[in-house]
Amino acid sequence: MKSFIMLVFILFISTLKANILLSQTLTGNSPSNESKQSIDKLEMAERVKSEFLHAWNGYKTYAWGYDALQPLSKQPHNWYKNSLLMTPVDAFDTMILMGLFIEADETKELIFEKLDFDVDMEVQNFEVSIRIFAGLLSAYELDGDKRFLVLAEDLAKRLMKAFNSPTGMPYRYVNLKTGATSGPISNPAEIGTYLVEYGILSKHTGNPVYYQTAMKAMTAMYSFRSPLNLIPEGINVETGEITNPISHISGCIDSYLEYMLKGFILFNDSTLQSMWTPTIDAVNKYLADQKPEGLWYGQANMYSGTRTSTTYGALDAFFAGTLAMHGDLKRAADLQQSNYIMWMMHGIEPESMNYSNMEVENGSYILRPENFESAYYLYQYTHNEIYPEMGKAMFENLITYCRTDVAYAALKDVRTKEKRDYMESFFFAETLKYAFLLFDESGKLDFNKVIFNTEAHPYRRVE
Ligand code: DMJ
Repeated sequence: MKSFIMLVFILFISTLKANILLSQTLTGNSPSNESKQSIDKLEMAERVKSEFLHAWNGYKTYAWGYDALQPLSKQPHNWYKNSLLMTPVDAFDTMILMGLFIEADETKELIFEKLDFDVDMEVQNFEVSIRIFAGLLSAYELDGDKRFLVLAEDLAKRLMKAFNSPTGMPYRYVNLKTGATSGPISNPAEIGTYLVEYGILSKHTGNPVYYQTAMKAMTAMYSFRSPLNLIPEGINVETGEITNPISHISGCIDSYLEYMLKGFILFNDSTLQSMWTPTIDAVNKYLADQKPEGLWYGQANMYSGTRTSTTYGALDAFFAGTLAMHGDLKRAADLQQSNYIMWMMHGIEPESMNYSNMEVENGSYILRPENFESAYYLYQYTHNEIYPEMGKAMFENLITYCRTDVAYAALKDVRTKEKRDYMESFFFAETLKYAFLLFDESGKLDFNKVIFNTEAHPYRRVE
């Protein structure tokens, strides 16, 4: 009872604080000078950079050449039988953006010496694509070494075998050597999160087949929408049978939505634009849930549009950034306020919670980036100082609860803050990158000239 009262009190205070800060600017009143001066952005950018180095040095010492470091046992870890250098490839462009050129050079050497895709090994198409294929492509754009492009194209040709299904929607798994596929029961995110990378590869190689393949998968997925323009969480890529008719913006659907908008912006593709408009309208009509305390997005049946649950979580936080990119700054700001409240409820955001009663459903935190990502997008579009303030508060909590003696660790439960022996590669690729960019004023990266893939790998916009 005592802890419930405490929680209600904390929620009330965070909502109030967020509301005051937001209303000052959304109503046209400029943020207070105090708020403007309260953050030394240069110092914050340096702090993020030094925390990146702390975690990176842990990886280097205990897991060099492996996919990831287990930060509590200090043991290396591979996803599959051979390393795909998940952490180094994912982290490389963050090093470049942070100006960590010695680390970037060592990483580059490791990649060219060790990375080999000609291995008899089944991998998850989506994860390898957004982290490795995408990381190699952005490395090529930022560094200019053609060997990055050669590796990226080699990998893409192997992964593309996954798209050999009767519908053109990819299987979830593909063998890098044999091209054998498995996993026909898939979801929109694992079907539609290829356009950005494949389009960029087509641009650099002059071969349109990559973009066409990704586009075919995306349009096939779109064709299975309901009459309400909602898409399902689960689908069979061989038959198109809907295996789960629940619609939402969360994991399994999230980056399908993100890539429809980003693909349209990056490639100026009118087909994508014509898909995006009804899609976002339906998402806002049936999934958005305006409560007296704030805006959330929940779950609904794709055929009836009726609400099936009121779950929101760390992954959903990306949507504030997507709304901002779409130009809906009001909803974007409202949702980012909810994101911040979710983060502050227990000092670190949970994987999921029920926004109707603010109860945690899944208390884990795996160093996810989406809350920082949306704060960064909102700041870029509004220049409202509340967003770096949010970023600073969240980053301080990250240091307090997730830092270990050698790196950073996931949490088993945000309520107990008990650590888990894992550090995802996206901590380097996304969480620390977006946190850094939120404070970085060097102008090295012009937000308006790039599009980030879903793993925060930036690509130059097509002129
Ligand atoms: C990342 O791998 C990508 O952002 C993906 O789209 C889903 N989220 C994880 C990080 O949370």
